[in-house]
Order: sequence, then structure tokens, then C-alpha cells
Amino acid sequence: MHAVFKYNPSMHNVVQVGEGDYNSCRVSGPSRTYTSGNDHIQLVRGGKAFFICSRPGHCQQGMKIAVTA
Ligand SMILES: [Cu+2]
Repeated sequence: MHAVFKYNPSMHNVVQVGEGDYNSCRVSGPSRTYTSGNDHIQLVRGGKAFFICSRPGHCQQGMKIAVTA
């Protein structure tokens, strides 16, 4: 199972973060950044994954998603 993120890469990105960073809209712990604009990200079955956009203000305005695979 995987997640697909399609977006304009000149405006946004996708950063996989931990739950704490997801809640606070910060990237302070382990993370992985995707910038292709058409990212296919493998998910661990039965696990939760947390994604935010790290461009300034975007996550705070709601550009974030938590998924359960
Ligand atoms: Cu964004």
C-alpha cells in the first residue's frame, strides 16, 4: 500500500514526520522530504504515517495529513 501526493513542486513539498512534529507543524525529529510533485510513498500496513508541507505557514493553514495504512 502506498500514498500518492500530486502537487506543484515549486510551491509545496511533502515531509514525512513523527506524530509530535505533525501536531506542532515543525520538523525537529527524523524526517524524509519528497519534492517530485508526484510522490509515491510506501506505507507500513497497520501503521500510522504523518505528512506535512514544510513551506512556511502551509502546515499551519492545514496542509497536513495523517494516514493509517
Ligand atoms: Cu505547501
